[in-house]
Amino acid sequence: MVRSSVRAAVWLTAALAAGCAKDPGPAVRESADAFVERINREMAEYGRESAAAAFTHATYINPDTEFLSARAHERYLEYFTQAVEQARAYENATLSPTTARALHLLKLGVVAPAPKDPQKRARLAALTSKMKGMYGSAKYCPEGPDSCKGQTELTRIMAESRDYDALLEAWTGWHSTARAIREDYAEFVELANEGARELGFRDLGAMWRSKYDMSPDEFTNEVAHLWDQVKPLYEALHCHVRDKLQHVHGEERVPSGKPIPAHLLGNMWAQQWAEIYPLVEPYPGVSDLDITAALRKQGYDAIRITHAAEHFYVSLGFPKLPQTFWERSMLTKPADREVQCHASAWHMDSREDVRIKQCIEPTHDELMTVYHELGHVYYYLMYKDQPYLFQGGAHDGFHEAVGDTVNLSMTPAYLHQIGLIGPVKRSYEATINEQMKLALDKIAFLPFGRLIDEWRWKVFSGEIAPENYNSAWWQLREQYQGVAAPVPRSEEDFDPGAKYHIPANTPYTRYFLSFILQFQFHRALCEAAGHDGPLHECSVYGNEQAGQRFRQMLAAGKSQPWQDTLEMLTGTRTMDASAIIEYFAPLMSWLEEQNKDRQCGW
Ligand code: X8Z
Ligand code: ZN
Repeated sequence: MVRSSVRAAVWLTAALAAGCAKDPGPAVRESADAFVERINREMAEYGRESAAAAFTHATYINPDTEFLSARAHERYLEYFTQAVEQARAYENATLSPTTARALHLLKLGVVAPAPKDPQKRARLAALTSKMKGMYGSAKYCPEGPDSCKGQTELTRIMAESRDYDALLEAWTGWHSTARAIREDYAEFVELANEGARELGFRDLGAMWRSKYDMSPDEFTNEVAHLWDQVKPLYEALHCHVRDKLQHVHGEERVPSGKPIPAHLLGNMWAQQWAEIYPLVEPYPGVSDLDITAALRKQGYDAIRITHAAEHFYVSLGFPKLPQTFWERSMLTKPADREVQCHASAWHMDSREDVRIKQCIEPTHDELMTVYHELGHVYYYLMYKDQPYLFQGGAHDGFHEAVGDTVNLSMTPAYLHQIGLIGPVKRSYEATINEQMKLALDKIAFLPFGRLIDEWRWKVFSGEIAPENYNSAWWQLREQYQGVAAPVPRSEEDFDPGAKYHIPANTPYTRYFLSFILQFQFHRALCEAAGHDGPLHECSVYGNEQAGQRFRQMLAAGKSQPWQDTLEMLTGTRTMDASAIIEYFAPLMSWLEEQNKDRQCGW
């Protein structure tokens, strides 16, 4: 039914353009408002089917679910292409601002548009599902099928081991699994670029950069500007951490003035370093920040962790999660099937069917991630009454920043309030310890958050050709992060494919923006809560005024330019690093002192 009405409208538009049909006038031809209304309805329906298939695939990876989710996605892509085509009929019409925005957003509505050619569309959809499945079920099997380790086990080694060789094996083992994705990825790039060009974009990267209520080139400059603002923070942290790692692994392995080997930072991708906090703790013994130990001691399981996260949002005046959230989410890793363990949040029906999919373990990192995912879920619930095309983050960085803003309120005082840790004694030393732990996540991440899409933008534009995929990747990782591959790499390898968001084709600049925005949000919420004192001591837990301001912003979805939405909460129309800089001011002074006789940089 749905599709035949699309076809009829396409015919009419084409006939009018060819001059062979008399314009039947508004009585017959759909008005722009009616068109948008219909698209909102129909896209929600196609989206539902595609989400149901994708969720089933992600929580039960096998050839059948891969096939079914590819098919559903293919139908969604077909519908999307036709809808964009029909929207051309309204290009020169006088439109209300709301309708004009809806039509603008329609064109940007998928992450990777397909070419019109049905065979190419089918291939693109198949590749998309295949790469996700390959990543989700990848295993490193050094000595036959009984020795296999998946991402969960290898990530744990990266976090817990301090042994250079054990770390090296886990790192090279996981990275070797991505080789298999390389060819598919190159083919995917070709097809998605073709789809983007048919829509009038220079390439897929330009399409992604068009989603920010400014021109793609302005956006590129915006990101570069934000990076310039935060770079000194990163360089100071890098310098100190390298020095500490030298003490652990020796100067031979961690040389001065050179990039840090990428497997020594407690994380498979060297993107967040909190797991090596014990190696860099500024004042040992001053504070007990071992939340993982506390969770284990108190017997927290996945459900209890998720309830704790829900409770935080409820304390701000958000509703309880719907019953279906508990019935339909995947909160733990099933023992009997392959699943995609990378945490994600899902809006299944553009109404109240919201879920998360995560392999929750009782660790500090997983605890924070659950609060992060519920940020997405509460955003979905807050904008569910917006029309489909306005459902979404003000921009995608907003979506990522909601839960992380809440993470910033999970201060030691909050963790004590919920009974997880003992009372906290405030002191200068305790502050520096806390700030160091957080900086290992929040500051360490910034260059990584920036470079992933710099690589992809260049891949999509052709500046990085397939034969240079891996060398260009390492060139960027050295340049921005100051980390280096621990063993020689070649173009046989496909190290970008070892990071979820590449095979899953999830844009990544959103996280870079989020890591800056969340401090702006936090500062605004703390002001709304009447917080008095340094920003890093603020928690808005239990504060209804802050919650009310937050909800008002979230409910707007993407119905207006993000600058307007940002202004609603923060009073400013620009993203800027002043809040993150203010937050980490104590640690920065401390680091400057520590680094004063060191040769920093790489
Ligand atoms: O992918 C995520 C979330 C899901 S939206 C867990 N993050 C990025 C990553 O893991 O690479 C959060 C931080 C950055
Ligand atoms: Zn997220």
